[in-house]
Amino acid sequence: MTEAPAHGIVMPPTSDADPFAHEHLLDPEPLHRSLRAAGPVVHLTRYDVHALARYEQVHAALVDWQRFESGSGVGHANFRHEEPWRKPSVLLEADPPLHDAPRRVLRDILAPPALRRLRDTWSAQAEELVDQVLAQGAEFDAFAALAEAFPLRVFPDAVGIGPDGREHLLPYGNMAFNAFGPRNDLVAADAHRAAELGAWVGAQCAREALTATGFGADIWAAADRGDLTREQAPMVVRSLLTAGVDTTVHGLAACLYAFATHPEEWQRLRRRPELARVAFEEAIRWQSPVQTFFRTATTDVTVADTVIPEGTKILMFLGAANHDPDRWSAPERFDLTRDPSGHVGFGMGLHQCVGQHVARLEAEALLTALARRVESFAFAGEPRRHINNTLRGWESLPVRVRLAD
Ligand code: OVM
Repeated sequence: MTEAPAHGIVMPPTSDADPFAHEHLLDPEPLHRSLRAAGPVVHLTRYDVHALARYEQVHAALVDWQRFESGSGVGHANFRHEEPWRKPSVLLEADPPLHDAPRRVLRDILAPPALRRLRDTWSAQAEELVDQVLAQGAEFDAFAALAEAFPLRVFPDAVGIGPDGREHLLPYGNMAFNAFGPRNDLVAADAHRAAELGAWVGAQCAREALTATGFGADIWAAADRGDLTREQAPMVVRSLLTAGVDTTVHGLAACLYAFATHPEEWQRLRRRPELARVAFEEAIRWQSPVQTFFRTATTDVTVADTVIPEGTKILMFLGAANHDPDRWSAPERFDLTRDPSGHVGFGMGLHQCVGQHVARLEAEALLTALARRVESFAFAGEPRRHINNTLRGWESLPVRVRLAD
């Protein structure tokens, strides 16, 4: 006989769905709808984790770092029992107080005032890229030619890594984001490259590998000042290289996909290019390039009358929260007239994306350059999704453009 739950405590609804199955990764919205509808907490029987898919509970968990810790890993693996695939991040996979020095250092290096000197260069580089792409014809793959190409042109230089081996950046990030999921086929597919990619990224984090100016040099300068230890400095560079490329690639791709499917919103942006930043934010809400993160309960946590046991994993559906109809009106609409602030696509609270200002600057540069030259664009073929345990992104966005005169 099972014991009756204590008064007021209820067993949550359960689901045997696998959110990391290809079917759901390719088209997550039906699953998101059913998880939100099932209740504020859903027990995922396949993984024995509790899932949050409503905005209110996802937001509450994100800001409650004391009870929802990151130090046991923010993927499916519980670092209390499982060996991490690489040394844990000193930012993402750490809690206060260990988290705080690296966070403060990187926050200052990536803060808007520190990025001001990049603005003109990045705008010029965006114009140059857009001119090159458009000169080659009216049809191209906007994913490869723009969403991938632009971050790769500006971000590694801004960090200050050398010219060789940059083709490893996207596969490494892709692998790291797959590694937050369970050990499924997607993780297995990356396994043969893990050592090679990890060694290359590790080598780029050394002081000697970095140029004299750039985010990397700034991080090492913080170590010289004593704001970071010499062990932390290369780890913070590693965070930039892990989290700074694929995320912006798929964030920009979300913008391009949004505008290809919403031509009236493209016209709105063309009339008012100062909407570029709102457009990026709304695209992040709408597509949520980072779909999920886990936390671990530091104590028995009661969420809406369900007890989540101490030491167990909680799966937060950022993408589902960003489409919760109790928080957003017509959430499935990409809409430049809404205020997308408060979305959890960058997370929320202590761990909220520290690179978001860099991402916004990249998006602003690219969208502004495109808005100036492209009158309209539409799909010239089927867009193809990229599949990853955590990232919602694209493999191909074939478009045909009409140029502005
Ligand atoms: C990190 C990091 C931070 C955010 C996301 C991420 C792979 C990694 O500190 O390495 O995804």
